[in-house]
Amino acid sequence: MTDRPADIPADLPRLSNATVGAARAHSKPVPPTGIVHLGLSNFHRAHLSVYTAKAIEAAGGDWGIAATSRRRDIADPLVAQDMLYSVVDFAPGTEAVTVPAVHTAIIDTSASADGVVAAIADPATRIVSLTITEAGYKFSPRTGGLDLDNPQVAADLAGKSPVTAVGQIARAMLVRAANGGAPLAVLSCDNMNSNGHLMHRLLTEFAAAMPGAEGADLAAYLTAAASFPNAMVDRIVPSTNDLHRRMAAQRLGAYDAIPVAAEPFTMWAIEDNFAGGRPAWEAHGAIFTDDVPAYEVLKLRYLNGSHSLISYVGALAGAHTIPDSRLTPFIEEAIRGLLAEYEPTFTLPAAVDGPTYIEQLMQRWSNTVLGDLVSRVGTDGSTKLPQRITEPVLFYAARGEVPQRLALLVAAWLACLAPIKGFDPGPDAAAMLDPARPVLDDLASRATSARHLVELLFTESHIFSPKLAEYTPYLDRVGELLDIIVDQDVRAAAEAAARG
Ligand code: CS2
Repeated sequence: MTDRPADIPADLPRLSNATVGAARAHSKPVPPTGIVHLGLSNFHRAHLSVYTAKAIEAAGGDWGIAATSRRRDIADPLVAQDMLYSVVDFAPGTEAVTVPAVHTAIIDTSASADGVVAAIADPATRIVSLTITEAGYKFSPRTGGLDLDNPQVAADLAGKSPVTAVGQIARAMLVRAANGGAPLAVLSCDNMNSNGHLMHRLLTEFAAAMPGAEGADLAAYLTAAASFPNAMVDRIVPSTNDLHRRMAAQRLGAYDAIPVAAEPFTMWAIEDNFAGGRPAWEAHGAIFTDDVPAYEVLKLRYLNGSHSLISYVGALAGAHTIPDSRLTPFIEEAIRGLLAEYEPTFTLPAAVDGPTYIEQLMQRWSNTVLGDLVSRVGTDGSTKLPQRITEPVLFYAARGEVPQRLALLVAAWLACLAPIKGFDPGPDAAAMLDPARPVLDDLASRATSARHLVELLFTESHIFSPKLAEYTPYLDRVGELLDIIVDQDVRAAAEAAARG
C-alpha cells in the first residue's frame, strides 16, 4: 500500500463514510450493481464513475458499479475507504474535488475469472463497460478482427477460465442466454475507431471460432439481446503522485491514499443504444448522438495522435512532462503541422468548430499543474499508433503525397522504442512500457540501417496494417527522419519535416 506522504499529518483522518461530509459524496447511498466495469483505471475513476454518480444523483436508478482490478495498491485502499476516493480537478485557479460514491464491489481477477463472469452473468447487470486499454482487446491490426493467433484468445476459446475481456464477456453471455437471456449493453470506454462496432465484431468472431454448440448459442444471444454503443470518451487523467495526494488532503480535510487528478475538461459522446437501459448520464453533460464516429475520429486524430507526437518528440528533446514538451517552440510548430495534416482527412462533427477545438487542445496540453508525463502517453504506442496514423497516411497515399509530421511521429516513436545500437533516447523514453518491446528490440538488433528498421517494422512486426508497407515513399521518409534524429537530433528532424 502507498505510504502517506511525509507532509500529510499522520493524524489527518482517512477518507471514509464518516469523514467525507454529506455535501461531497455524490450518489450516496450507493445503489445496487447495474454496471460491471472491466479495469478500475484512473481514467474510469475520473470519467464513467463521475458521470454515473451524477446521473444517479439526478435521476436515481440501480446503477452501482462493480469493477475488476488486479491491482491491490488501488483495491485495498478503496475497500479501506468505504469504496470512496476523490477526483481532484487540476488546473490553475481550480479548487474542485468530487467524491463519486458509486462503486459497490471490487472483483479480484488475479487468481480466476469466476467472479467477473458471475457478475456479468447476473441478470441485475445491464451494462458491462471497459477501460482495458487498446492492448486489452486482442485484435489484429492485420485483419481488424479478433487475433486468433493470440495464445490468451486461443486458451479462452478452448474453454479455460477466461483471461481476456472478450472471453469473459462471452462466457457470461452464455450464462445469461441459458438463464432467460436478459439484455446487456457492452460499452467500450477506450480510444479506438468505432469501439462499439469493434466489440461486436470481436464477440461475433469469438462465437464463430468456439467449438460445439456454444458458438451458435452465443451468436444467437448477440443478435437477440446485446447492444454495442459506440462512444468517444475524453478527459486527460495522469497517474497519481504525491502532489495529487497532498492536494486531495487539503481539499477534503481527510487523507485519500488513492485520489485521481484530472483536468477539469470532460467530454463523452455516446450512441443511445443500451439494450438493458442506462443511467441518465446526460445529467452530467454526456452527449447522446448518432454522430459518434465523427467524434471518435476527431479525438483520435487531433487529440490522441498529436498527444503521441508530443510524447515521443518531447522525450527525445528531454521534456519530462506533456506541457514541457508542448511549450517547446519547435514542438509546438510540429504539433500545428500535424494538426494541419490531419485536417483534410476527416469530417468534423456538425456541432464542433475545428479552430476552437484545436485552441482548447493547445491549452489542455499546457496544463503545468496536472503534471501529465510523456512516458504515460508514450506507453503502449504499438497498440495506440495504428488507430492514430493508418487511415490518415492512406489518405495521403491515395493522393501520392507524403505526410511529413505523420512520418516524424513514427520516426520519433521508433527512436524511443526501438533505438538503433549506440543511440540513447533518454530516460523518459526508457520509462515507456510497451507489450511489443521484445519484438521492437529484436528488429532494432537486426536492422542494418534506419531505413531497414522501418522496412522490418512495416513488413514483419504485424503492428501496422500491411497496407502501409505498400506506400514506400512514406517508409522512405520515416527512415530519413529517423536518420536525422540519430545523426543530429529530434529538433533537426522536426525542421526537416517542416521543410518537407
Ligand atoms: C493519451 C490518452 O495515453 C494516451 O495515449 O492520448 O490517454 C488521453 O490522455 C486521453 O484519451 C484523453 O481523453
